[in-house]
Amino acid sequence: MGRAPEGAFTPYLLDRDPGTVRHDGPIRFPGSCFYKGVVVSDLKHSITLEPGDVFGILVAGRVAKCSVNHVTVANDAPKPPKVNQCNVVWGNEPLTPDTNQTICQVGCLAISLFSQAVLWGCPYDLRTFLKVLYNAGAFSRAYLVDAQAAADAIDVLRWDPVMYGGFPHNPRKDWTVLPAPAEFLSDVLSRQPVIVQLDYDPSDRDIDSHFVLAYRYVPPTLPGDVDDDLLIMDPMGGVYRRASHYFNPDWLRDGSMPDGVTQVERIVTGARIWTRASGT
Ligand SMILES: [Ca+2]
Repeated sequence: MGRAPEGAFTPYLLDRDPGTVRHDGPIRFPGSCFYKGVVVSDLKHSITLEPGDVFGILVAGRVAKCSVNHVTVANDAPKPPKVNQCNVVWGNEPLTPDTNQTICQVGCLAISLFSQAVLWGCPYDLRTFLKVLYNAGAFSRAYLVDAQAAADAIDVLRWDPVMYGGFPHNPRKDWTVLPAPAEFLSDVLSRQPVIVQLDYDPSDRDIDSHFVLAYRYVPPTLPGDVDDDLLIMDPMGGVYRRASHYFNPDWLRDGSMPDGVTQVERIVTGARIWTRASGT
């Protein structure tokens, strides 16, 4: 396996539209094929493409087989809006009246929740949203700690401590010591975005806490591989990116990823799961 050299392939677009393309027999390409930049000689599993993604074939070299049994083009569900915690309009304002810490410095969780709430129809602008949360007692100084208060204050949000465990009182959710359950995250992400916690500086051993809003689970390239990923709206920059932006490749070698632990299970150190209130 290796990186496909840039310019050495002919892009082959399987499908621009959301939906599923089912191939009962293998598709044979006149060359090696690659997916996500990785050359594969025999691809026999399901893969997920973003709408508009390009599936390429190498044109140089010998004729080789590339089989695809089942290609799913990811659904076109609306993505959560991009919101930048360091936007010049509000980045330097204190997150709450009780702290000098700014939205840019400590606003990642509140901004992730704001993006999720707006996706679900919350009509507030950011300043109003923060004020409503503050008045509801959801903050302690610079920290959004009362998830239930936030849900009570924002119509579209629901917090279910029974179903998902509350924070910080459920040790089973302490994914700083246990691998995060990718299967669980994948299941929830098939229905809705999830706020996940990770280490924004994975180069050192301490956990520099950062919250982002994940909106899709990306399965491993091949069954048994550990290169799964999350598509996220990252409030740091207000951009869409992959959670593997925060992956340290050294983790594959330093013993912190026992056999079978995937990239997502290593990256994610926590989650805050609000669901959409019924009837909104
Ligand atoms: Ca760190």
